[in-house]
Amino acid sequence: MRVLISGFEAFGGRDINPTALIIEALEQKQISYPTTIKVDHVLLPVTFEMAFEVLQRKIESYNPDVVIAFGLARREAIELETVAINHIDAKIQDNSGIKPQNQMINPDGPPSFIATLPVQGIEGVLKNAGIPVKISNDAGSFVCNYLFYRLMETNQETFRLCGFIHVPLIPEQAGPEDPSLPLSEIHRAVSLILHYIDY
Ligand code: PCA
Repeated sequence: MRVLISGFEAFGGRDINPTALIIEALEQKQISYPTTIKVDHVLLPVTFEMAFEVLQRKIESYNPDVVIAFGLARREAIELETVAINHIDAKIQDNSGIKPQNQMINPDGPPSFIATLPVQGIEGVLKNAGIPVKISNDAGSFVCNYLFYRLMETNQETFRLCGFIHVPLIPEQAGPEDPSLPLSEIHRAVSLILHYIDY
């Protein structure tokens, strides 16, 4: 089984994106996973123009069975996204400086797509391991939701399992009011997810 994991560069004036640190940790073999699966990774730009292009290029060359895209959000738990919506409404500029608002991703596309990753199972595994986790039906209306929608749309006719997971800020970057989760817990979650999907 081949698994592709994506993360995003920093954006929105923050200098760290914990999902870029997931990619770094995979590269440095700091996240364990069963030897029966192969894992590759890709770091994506936070731009509407290029994020999905870079991911899809990697999907075509690597031909994964599972694609798990990670992004940062100001949330209290690891949130397993279930619904990608056909809508863009940026509240901040992307890394190319654009802020598209109140637009459809694809005027000819359906209103939404549902993740094919086994989110219920993943939720159970993370919960048992004491990691804060939730199933979410709101991936936002910025680059993450955009990437998620295009990922699901483009891979509809394949057997590929695809999904999107938001992770919280890490304590080092969180303000006093911000919820956060240590990077070691985020790494542990990725490892548990990789063990779980190898069934
Ligand atoms: N989070 C943003 C885009 C990149 C990222 O890591 C989002 O939730 O849309």
